[in-house]
Amino acid sequence: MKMVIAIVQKKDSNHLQSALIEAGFRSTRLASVGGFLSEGNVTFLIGVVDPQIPMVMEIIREHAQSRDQFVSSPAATDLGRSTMPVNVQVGGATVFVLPVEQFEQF
Ligand code: 2BA
Repeated sequence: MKMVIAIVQKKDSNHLQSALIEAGFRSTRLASVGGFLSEGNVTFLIGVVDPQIPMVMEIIREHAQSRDQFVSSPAATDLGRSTMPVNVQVGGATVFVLPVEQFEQF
């Protein structure tokens, strides 16, 4: 079994959530904030058995869109650097796949 941790943009999160439910995957949705942009994003925790990994990856890939954003980086501001807007490409999705040692539901 694996835990898939997928960080996606808020704009994509409802469609991804619906697609996961439709495909029969269970997930937990957490409101999160990116460390660089300090913007809200959504982190999904998806517990799956190993053979389901390709399918869940495909669903995430299909529903997470990459977007260009012009931002004044808060990190740059904190460091006293120029706050001239910079172009960053955010997403589609940042995905981690972790082994699950044990899974119980009581
Ligand atoms: P943020 O940390 O807010 O980053 C948003 C976007 O800003 C990133 O998009 C990337 O294009 C850019 N960026 C991030 N750190 C940067 C830096 N030090 N210098 C220049 N540009 C930087 P993504 O890479 O698609 O990441 C989207 C979100 O996924 C991130 O939001 C963060 O919440 C999460 N994430 C990405 N990599 C991660 C990692 N290694 N560990 C944990 N979370 C991660």
